[in-house]
Amino acid sequence: MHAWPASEVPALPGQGRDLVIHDTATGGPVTLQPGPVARLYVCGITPYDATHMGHAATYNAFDLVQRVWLDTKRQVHYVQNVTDVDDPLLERAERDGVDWTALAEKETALFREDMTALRMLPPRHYIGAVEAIPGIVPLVERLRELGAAYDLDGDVYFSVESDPHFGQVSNLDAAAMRLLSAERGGDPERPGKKNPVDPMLWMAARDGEPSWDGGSLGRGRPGWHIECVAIALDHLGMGFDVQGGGSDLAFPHHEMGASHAQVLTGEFPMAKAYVHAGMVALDGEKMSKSKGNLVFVSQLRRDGVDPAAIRLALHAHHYRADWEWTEQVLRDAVARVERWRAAVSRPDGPAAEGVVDEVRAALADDLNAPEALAAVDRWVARQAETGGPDESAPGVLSRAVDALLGVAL
Ligand code: 5CA
Ligand code: ZN
Repeated sequence: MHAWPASEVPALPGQGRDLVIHDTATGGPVTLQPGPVARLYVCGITPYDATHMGHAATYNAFDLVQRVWLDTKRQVHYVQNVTDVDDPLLERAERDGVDWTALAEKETALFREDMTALRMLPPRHYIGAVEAIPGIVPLVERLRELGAAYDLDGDVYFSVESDPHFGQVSNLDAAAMRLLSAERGGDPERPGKKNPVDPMLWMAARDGEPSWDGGSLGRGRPGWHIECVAIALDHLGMGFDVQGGGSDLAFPHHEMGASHAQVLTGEFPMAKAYVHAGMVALDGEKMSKSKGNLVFVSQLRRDGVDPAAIRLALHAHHYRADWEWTEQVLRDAVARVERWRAAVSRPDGPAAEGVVDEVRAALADDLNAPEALAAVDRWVARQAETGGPDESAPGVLSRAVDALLGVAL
Protein backbone atom coordinates (compact mmCIF):
# COMPACT_ATOMS: atom_id res chain seq x y z
CA MET A 1 0.00 0.00 0.00
CA HIS A 2 1.20 3.54 -0.50
CA ALA A 3 1.54 5.77 2.54
CA TRP A 4 1.21 9.57 2.43
CA PRO A 5 3.58 12.42 1.55
CA ALA A 6 6.22 13.46 4.08
CA SER A 7 6.43 17.05 5.23
CA GLU A 8 9.98 18.33 5.31
CA VAL A 9 11.86 18.22 8.61
CA PRO A 10 14.26 21.17 8.92
CA ALA A 11 17.74 20.39 10.32
CA LEU A 12 18.44 22.27 13.53
CA PRO A 13 21.63 23.74 14.92
CA GLY A 14 23.12 22.09 18.02
CA GLN A 15 22.79 18.58 19.29
CA GLY A 16 19.72 16.35 19.58
CA ARG A 17 19.33 14.08 22.60
CA ASP A 18 18.81 10.34 22.95
CA LEU A 19 15.26 9.33 23.75
CA VAL A 20 14.44 7.94 27.18
CA ILE A 21 11.00 6.36 27.06
CA HIS A 22 8.65 4.51 29.39
CA ASP A 23 8.56 0.82 28.55
CA THR A 24 5.38 -1.07 29.49
CA ALA A 25 7.29 -4.37 29.73
CA THR A 26 9.78 -3.24 32.39
CA GLY A 27 7.46 -0.60 33.84
CA GLY A 28 10.22 2.00 33.81
CA PRO A 29 12.31 4.27 31.62
CA VAL A 30 14.55 2.82 28.90
CA THR A 31 17.28 4.82 27.20
CA LEU A 32 17.10 3.90 23.55
CA GLN A 33 20.34 3.99 21.62
CA PRO A 34 19.41 2.77 18.17
CA GLY A 35 21.98 2.31 15.46
CA PRO A 36 22.14 4.72 12.51
CA VAL A 37 18.71 3.47 11.49
CA ALA A 38 16.16 3.38 14.31
CA ARG A 39 13.38 0.80 13.86
CA LEU A 40 9.78 1.59 14.75
CA TYR A 41 6.57 -0.42 14.34
CA VAL A 42 3.28 1.27 15.12
CA CYS A 43 -0.04 -0.52 14.87
CA GLY A 44 -2.24 1.09 12.24
CA ILE A 45 -5.98 1.60 11.99
CA THR A 46 -8.77 -0.84 11.32
CA PRO A 47 -10.35 1.21 8.55
CA TYR A 48 -14.08 1.03 9.16
CA ASP A 49 -14.61 4.60 10.32
CA ALA A 50 -12.80 7.94 10.13
CA THR A 51 -9.75 8.94 12.18
CA HIS A 52 -10.83 10.29 15.57
CA MET A 53 -8.87 12.35 18.08
CA GLY A 54 -7.90 9.21 20.01
CA HIS A 55 -6.20 7.74 16.96
CA ALA A 56 -4.60 11.09 16.21
CA ALA A 57 -3.22 11.34 19.76
CA THR A 58 -1.63 7.89 19.53
CA TYR A 59 -0.04 8.58 16.13
CA ASN A 60 1.10 11.94 17.43
CA ALA A 61 3.12 10.24 20.19
CA PHE A 62 4.99 8.07 17.69
CA ASP A 63 5.51 10.99 15.35
CA LEU A 64 7.37 12.64 18.23
CA VAL A 65 9.48 9.51 18.69
CA GLN A 66 10.57 9.82 15.08
CA ARG A 67 11.29 13.53 15.36
CA VAL A 68 13.52 13.00 18.41
CA TRP A 69 15.45 10.31 16.54
CA LEU A 70 15.74 12.39 13.35
CA ASP A 71 17.11 15.24 15.46
CA THR A 72 19.95 12.91 16.55
CA LYS A 73 20.83 12.55 12.84
CA ARG A 74 19.53 9.00 12.68
CA GLN A 75 17.29 7.68 9.97
CA VAL A 76 14.06 6.03 10.98
CA HIS A 77 12.69 2.84 9.48
CA TYR A 78 9.03 3.17 10.35
CA VAL A 79 6.50 0.45 9.55
CA GLN A 80 2.74 0.64 10.04
CA ASN A 81 -0.03 -1.80 9.13
CA VAL A 82 -3.65 -1.40 8.10
CA THR A 83 -5.97 -4.09 9.46
CA ASP A 84 -7.93 -4.16 6.23
CA VAL A 85 -9.72 -7.41 6.99
CA ASP A 86 -11.09 -8.16 10.47
CA ASP A 87 -14.42 -8.78 12.21
CA PRO A 88 -15.31 -5.14 13.00
CA LEU A 89 -14.67 -4.07 9.41
CA LEU A 90 -16.76 -6.92 7.98
CA GLU A 91 -19.55 -6.23 10.49
CA ARG A 92 -19.67 -2.51 9.65
CA ALA A 93 -19.70 -3.22 5.90
CA GLU A 94 -22.55 -5.70 6.42
CA ARG A 95 -24.51 -3.24 8.60
CA ASP A 96 -24.17 -0.46 6.03
CA GLY A 97 -24.69 -2.70 3.01
CA VAL A 98 -21.37 -1.73 1.43
CA ASP A 99 -18.52 -3.76 0.01
CA TRP A 100 -15.90 -4.33 2.76
CA THR A 101 -12.96 -3.64 0.43
CA ALA A 102 -14.51 -0.36 -0.69
CA LEU A 103 -15.10 0.66 2.94
CA ALA A 104 -11.50 -0.15 3.86
CA GLU A 105 -10.14 1.76 0.88
CA LYS A 106 -12.28 4.80 1.56
CA GLU A 107 -11.38 5.05 5.24
CA THR A 108 -7.69 4.37 4.60
CA ALA A 109 -7.67 7.18 2.02
CA LEU A 110 -9.24 9.52 4.56
CA PHE A 111 -6.67 8.47 7.20
CA ARG A 112 -3.87 9.36 4.76
CA GLU A 113 -5.41 12.79 4.20
CA ASP A 114 -5.74 13.37 7.94
CA MET A 115 -2.16 12.28 8.61
CA THR A 116 -0.89 14.53 5.81
CA ALA A 117 -2.83 17.52 7.12
CA LEU A 118 -1.46 16.91 10.63
CA ARG A 119 2.11 16.63 9.27
CA MET A 120 2.58 13.15 10.72
CA LEU A 121 5.65 11.58 9.14
CA PRO A 122 4.66 8.61 6.97
CA PRO A 123 5.89 5.04 7.44
CA ARG A 124 8.47 3.75 4.96
CA HIS A 125 6.35 0.61 4.66
CA TYR A 126 2.58 0.85 4.95
CA ILE A 127 1.22 -2.67 4.70
CA GLY A 128 -2.30 -4.03 4.59
CA ALA A 129 -3.28 -7.29 6.29
CA VAL A 130 -4.60 -8.66 3.01
CA GLU A 131 -1.37 -8.03 1.13
CA ALA A 132 0.55 -9.62 4.04
CA ILE A 133 -1.33 -12.95 3.86
CA PRO A 134 1.30 -14.74 1.69
CA GLY A 135 3.86 -13.95 4.42
CA ILE A 136 1.55 -14.88 7.29
CA VAL A 137 0.70 -18.43 6.13
CA PRO A 138 4.27 -19.82 6.40
CA LEU A 139 4.62 -18.33 9.89
CA VAL A 140 1.49 -20.10 11.11
CA GLU A 141 2.68 -23.31 9.45
CA ARG A 142 6.04 -22.91 11.21
CA LEU A 143 4.36 -22.37 14.60
CA ARG A 144 2.47 -25.61 14.02
CA GLU A 145 5.71 -27.46 13.20
CA LEU A 146 7.23 -26.09 16.39
CA GLY A 147 4.31 -27.46 18.40
CA ALA A 148 3.28 -23.93 19.39
CA ALA A 149 -0.05 -24.05 17.54
CA TYR A 150 -3.01 -26.42 17.55
CA ASP A 151 -6.15 -27.00 15.53
CA LEU A 152 -9.69 -26.54 16.79
CA ASP A 153 -12.49 -27.37 14.32
CA GLY A 154 -10.33 -26.18 11.44
CA ASP A 155 -9.18 -22.96 13.14
CA VAL A 156 -5.58 -22.70 14.31
CA TYR A 157 -4.71 -21.36 17.76
CA PHE A 158 -1.44 -20.24 19.32
CA SER A 159 -0.53 -21.87 22.61
CA VAL A 160 0.68 -19.13 24.97
CA GLU A 161 2.44 -21.77 27.07
CA SER A 162 4.93 -22.26 24.22
CA ASP A 163 6.62 -18.94 25.04
CA PRO A 164 8.56 -18.89 28.32
CA HIS A 165 8.40 -15.08 28.20
CA PHE A 166 4.62 -14.91 27.76
CA GLY A 167 3.17 -12.26 30.06
CA GLN A 168 6.24 -10.07 30.14
CA VAL A 169 4.84 -7.25 28.01
CA SER A 170 1.68 -6.45 29.97
CA ASN A 171 2.58 -8.09 33.32
CA LEU A 172 -1.05 -8.98 34.04
CA ASP A 173 -2.34 -11.90 36.07
CA ALA A 174 -4.41 -14.69 34.50
CA ALA A 175 -7.77 -13.25 35.58
CA ALA A 176 -7.04 -9.81 34.12
CA MET A 177 -5.82 -11.39 30.90
CA ARG A 178 -8.97 -13.43 30.57
CA LEU A 179 -11.17 -10.39 31.08
CA LEU A 180 -9.29 -8.28 28.53
CA SER A 181 -9.15 -11.14 26.06
CA ALA A 182 -12.98 -11.29 26.09
CA GLU A 183 -13.23 -7.50 25.68
CA ARG A 184 -10.66 -7.19 22.92
CA GLY A 185 -11.40 -9.70 20.22
CA GLY A 186 -10.48 -12.97 21.99
CA ASP A 187 -12.74 -15.95 22.72
CA PRO A 188 -11.81 -17.22 26.21
CA GLU A 189 -15.13 -19.07 26.53
CA ARG A 190 -14.63 -21.28 23.48
CA PRO A 191 -14.49 -24.93 24.57
CA GLY A 192 -11.48 -27.01 23.62
CA LYS A 193 -8.80 -24.35 24.01
CA LYS A 194 -5.64 -25.24 25.94
CA ASN A 195 -5.56 -21.86 27.65
CA PRO A 196 -8.61 -19.56 27.53
CA VAL A 197 -6.53 -16.63 26.27
CA ASP A 198 -4.87 -18.55 23.41
CA PRO A 199 -5.43 -16.36 20.33
CA MET A 200 -6.40 -17.42 16.86
CA LEU A 201 -3.65 -17.53 14.25
CA TRP A 202 -5.78 -18.65 11.31
CA MET A 203 -9.56 -18.67 11.04
CA ALA A 204 -11.00 -21.29 8.70
CA ALA A 205 -13.24 -19.83 5.98
CA ARG A 206 -16.76 -18.93 7.18
CA ASP A 207 -19.80 -18.78 4.90
CA GLY A 208 -20.30 -15.35 3.40
CA GLU A 209 -16.90 -14.07 4.57
CA PRO A 210 -13.80 -13.46 2.49
CA SER A 211 -11.11 -16.15 2.60
CA TRP A 212 -7.70 -16.82 1.10
CA ASP A 213 -5.62 -19.84 0.22
CA GLY A 214 -3.74 -20.86 3.35
CA GLY A 215 -1.68 -23.76 1.95
CA SER A 216 -1.69 -26.57 4.52
CA LEU A 217 -3.92 -24.42 6.76
CA GLY A 218 -6.79 -24.55 4.29
CA ARG A 219 -8.79 -21.54 3.14
CA GLY A 220 -9.30 -18.84 5.73
CA ARG A 221 -8.04 -15.52 7.02
CA PRO A 222 -5.34 -14.50 9.48
CA GLY A 223 -5.71 -13.69 13.16
CA TRP A 224 -5.02 -10.16 14.31
CA HIS A 225 -1.73 -10.52 16.22
CA ILE A 226 0.09 -12.64 13.63
CA GLU A 227 -0.71 -9.96 11.05
CA CYS A 228 1.42 -7.35 12.82
CA VAL A 229 4.16 -9.84 13.64
CA ALA A 230 4.50 -10.98 10.04
CA ILE A 231 4.74 -7.38 8.85
CA ALA A 232 7.17 -6.33 11.59
CA LEU A 233 9.49 -9.33 11.14
CA ASP A 234 9.43 -9.00 7.36
CA HIS A 235 10.45 -5.33 7.36
CA LEU A 236 12.25 -4.77 10.66
CA GLY A 237 13.41 -8.14 11.99
CA MET A 238 13.72 -9.00 15.69
CA GLY A 239 14.96 -6.67 18.39
CA PHE A 240 13.58 -3.51 16.82
CA ASP A 241 13.52 -0.38 18.91
CA VAL A 242 9.89 0.46 19.60
CA GLN A 243 6.59 -1.38 19.27
CA GLY A 244 3.90 1.25 19.62
CA GLY A 245 0.17 1.71 19.97
CA GLY A 246 -2.52 2.86 22.35
CA SER A 247 -2.67 1.38 25.86
CA ASP A 248 -5.59 -0.84 24.82
CA LEU A 249 -3.13 -2.78 22.65
CA ALA A 250 -0.74 -3.84 25.45
CA PHE A 251 -2.91 -6.89 26.08
CA PRO A 252 -3.68 -9.01 24.22
CA HIS A 253 -2.31 -7.57 20.98
CA HIS A 254 1.29 -6.71 21.83
CA GLU A 255 1.64 -9.49 24.39
CA MET A 256 0.55 -12.12 21.86
CA GLY A 257 2.52 -10.57 19.01
CA ALA A 258 5.72 -10.64 21.06
CA SER A 259 5.11 -14.27 21.97
CA HIS A 260 4.47 -15.28 18.35
CA ALA A 261 7.71 -13.61 17.27
CA GLN A 262 9.76 -14.96 20.15
CA VAL A 263 8.67 -18.55 19.54
CA LEU A 264 9.17 -18.22 15.78
CA THR A 265 12.71 -16.87 16.04
CA GLY A 266 13.93 -18.21 19.40
CA GLU A 267 15.04 -14.65 20.16
CA PHE A 268 13.98 -12.31 22.96
CA PRO A 269 12.73 -9.65 23.11
CA MET A 270 10.86 -8.72 19.97
CA ALA A 271 11.16 -5.01 20.75
CA LYS A 272 13.46 -3.02 23.02
CA ALA A 273 10.54 -0.95 24.29
CA TYR A 274 6.77 -1.40 24.22
CA VAL A 275 5.33 2.08 24.24
CA HIS A 276 1.68 2.83 24.90
CA ALA A 277 -0.27 6.04 24.55
CA GLY A 278 -3.13 6.91 26.92
CA MET A 279 -6.77 6.86 25.89
CA VAL A 280 -8.63 9.97 24.78
CA ALA A 281 -12.20 10.20 26.04
CA LEU A 282 -15.27 12.16 25.04
CA ASP A 283 -18.12 12.74 27.48
CA GLY A 284 -16.39 10.63 30.11
CA GLU A 285 -15.89 7.52 28.00
CA LYS A 286 -13.01 6.25 25.83
CA MET A 287 -13.52 7.53 22.30
CA SER A 288 -14.19 4.45 20.22
CA LYS A 289 -15.65 3.49 16.90
CA SER A 290 -17.78 0.85 18.53
CA LYS A 291 -19.33 3.34 21.00
CA GLY A 292 -19.62 6.10 18.42
CA ASN A 293 -18.61 8.96 20.78
CA LEU A 294 -16.23 10.47 18.29
CA VAL A 295 -14.64 13.71 17.19
CA PHE A 296 -13.16 13.19 13.75
CA VAL A 297 -10.03 14.91 12.46
CA SER A 298 -11.69 15.21 9.04
CA GLN A 299 -14.77 16.89 10.53
CA LEU A 300 -12.64 19.45 12.37
CA ARG A 301 -10.79 20.14 9.13
CA ARG A 302 -14.07 20.59 7.27
CA ASP A 303 -15.15 23.00 10.00
CA GLY A 304 -12.09 25.08 9.14
CA VAL A 305 -9.98 24.21 12.19
CA ASP A 306 -6.29 24.74 11.48
CA PRO A 307 -4.45 21.36 11.61
CA ALA A 308 -1.63 23.13 13.48
CA ALA A 309 -4.10 23.84 16.28
CA ILE A 310 -5.22 20.20 16.31
CA ARG A 311 -1.61 19.15 16.79
CA LEU A 312 -1.02 21.64 19.57
CA ALA A 313 -4.16 20.35 21.28
CA LEU A 314 -2.64 16.85 21.19
CA HIS A 315 0.77 18.06 22.39
CA ALA A 316 -0.87 19.79 25.36
CA HIS A 317 -1.40 16.36 26.98
CA HIS A 318 1.32 13.95 27.98
CA TYR A 319 1.11 10.95 25.67
CA ARG A 320 0.78 8.50 28.55
CA ALA A 321 -2.09 10.34 30.20
CA ASP A 322 -5.73 9.46 29.65
CA TRP A 323 -7.50 12.72 28.87
CA GLU A 324 -10.77 14.17 27.74
CA TRP A 325 -11.34 16.00 24.46
CA THR A 326 -13.33 19.20 25.01
CA GLU A 327 -14.11 22.38 23.11
CA GLN A 328 -11.88 24.21 25.59
CA VAL A 329 -8.88 22.03 24.69
CA LEU A 330 -9.32 23.13 21.09
CA ARG A 331 -9.90 26.81 21.96
CA ASP A 332 -6.69 26.89 24.02
CA ALA A 333 -4.75 25.37 21.13
CA VAL A 334 -6.16 27.84 18.61
CA ALA A 335 -5.14 30.72 20.88
CA ARG A 336 -1.63 29.26 21.30
CA VAL A 337 -1.09 28.92 17.54
CA GLU A 338 -2.11 32.55 17.13
CA ARG A 339 0.32 33.70 19.84
CA TRP A 340 3.17 31.67 18.41
CA ARG A 341 2.50 32.80 14.82
CA ALA A 342 2.45 36.43 15.86
CA ALA A 343 5.71 35.94 17.77
CA VAL A 344 7.66 34.32 14.93
CA SER A 345 6.51 36.96 12.47
CA ARG A 346 8.20 39.72 14.53
CA PRO A 347 11.63 40.85 13.34
CA ASP A 348 13.58 39.75 16.42
CA GLY A 349 13.40 38.20 19.85
CA PRO A 350 15.47 36.89 22.74
CA ALA A 351 18.07 34.28 21.72
CA ALA A 352 16.33 31.01 20.83
CA GLU A 353 19.08 28.39 21.27
CA GLY A 354 18.25 27.84 24.94
CA VAL A 355 14.59 27.28 24.11
CA VAL A 356 15.46 24.80 21.39
CA ASP A 357 17.50 22.88 23.93
CA GLU A 358 14.64 22.98 26.45
CA VAL A 359 12.26 21.57 23.83
CA ARG A 360 14.79 18.86 22.97
CA ALA A 361 15.29 17.98 26.63
CA ALA A 362 11.55 17.83 27.28
CA LEU A 363 10.84 15.54 24.33
CA ALA A 364 13.82 13.28 25.03
CA ASP A 365 12.45 12.85 28.56
CA ASP A 366 9.61 10.43 27.78
CA LEU A 367 8.09 12.74 25.15
CA ASN A 368 7.11 15.47 27.56
CA ALA A 369 5.32 17.58 24.95
CA PRO A 370 3.41 19.74 27.48
CA GLU A 371 6.78 20.85 28.89
CA ALA A 372 8.05 21.52 25.34
CA LEU A 373 5.02 23.78 24.75
CA ALA A 374 5.69 25.55 28.06
CA ALA A 375 9.28 26.27 26.97
CA VAL A 376 8.09 27.88 23.74
CA ASP A 377 5.36 29.76 25.65
CA ARG A 378 8.05 31.23 27.94
CA TRP A 379 10.08 32.49 24.97
CA VAL A 380 6.96 33.98 23.39
CA ALA A 381 6.11 35.76 26.66
CA ARG A 382 9.67 37.10 27.05
CA GLN A 383 9.61 38.37 23.51
CA ALA A 384 6.30 40.16 24.09
CA GLU A 385 7.67 41.79 27.27
CA THR A 386 11.14 42.81 26.24
CA GLY A 387 11.48 42.26 22.50
CA GLY A 388 14.98 41.07 21.81
CA PRO A 389 18.19 41.72 20.02
CA ASP A 390 18.40 38.50 18.00
CA GLU A 391 17.17 38.80 14.44
CA SER A 392 17.62 35.10 13.76
CA ALA A 393 15.63 33.97 16.81
CA PRO A 394 12.09 33.92 15.30
CA GLY A 395 13.34 31.82 12.38
CA VAL A 396 15.27 29.43 14.63
CA LEU A 397 12.23 28.98 16.83
CA SER A 398 9.88 28.47 13.94
CA ARG A 399 12.13 25.79 12.42
CA ALA A 400 12.48 24.05 15.79
CA VAL A 401 8.70 23.98 16.29
CA ASP A 402 8.36 22.52 12.80
CA ALA A 403 11.15 19.92 13.15
CA LEU A 404 10.48 18.77 16.72
CA LEU A 405 6.72 19.27 17.10
CA GLY A 406 5.52 18.91 13.51
CA VAL A 407 3.78 22.28 13.63
CA ALA A 408 4.22 24.70 10.73
CA LEU A 409 3.87 28.28 11.98
N1 5CA B 1 -5.70 -2.21 13.66
C1 5CA B 1 -5.51 -2.36 15.07
C2 5CA B 1 -4.06 -2.36 15.45
S1 5CA B 1 -3.13 -3.57 14.59
C3 5CA B 1 -6.26 -1.28 15.84
O1 5CA B 1 -6.20 -1.29 17.07
N2 5CA B 1 -6.90 -0.37 15.10
S2 5CA B 1 -7.78 0.82 15.72
O2 5CA B 1 -8.26 1.56 14.58
O3 5CA B 1 -8.75 0.31 16.61
O4 5CA B 1 -6.83 1.72 16.55
C4 5CA B 1 -5.71 2.36 15.94
C5 5CA B 1 -4.80 2.92 17.04
O5 5CA B 1 -5.49 3.97 17.74
C6 5CA B 1 -4.39 1.90 18.11
O6 5CA B 1 -3.05 2.11 18.49
C7 5CA B 1 -5.32 2.19 19.26
O7 5CA B 1 -4.73 1.84 20.50
C8 5CA B 1 -5.46 3.70 19.15
N3 5CA B 1 -6.70 4.20 19.75
C9 5CA B 1 -7.96 3.78 19.52
N4 5CA B 1 -8.85 4.47 20.29
C10 5CA B 1 -8.13 5.38 21.00
C11 5CA B 1 -8.44 6.40 21.97
N5 5CA B 1 -9.70 6.64 22.33
N6 5CA B 1 -7.42 7.12 22.48
C12 5CA B 1 -6.14 6.90 22.11
N7 5CA B 1 -5.78 5.97 21.20
C13 5CA B 1 -6.74 5.21 20.65
ZN1 ZN C 1 -1.14 -4.25 15.46
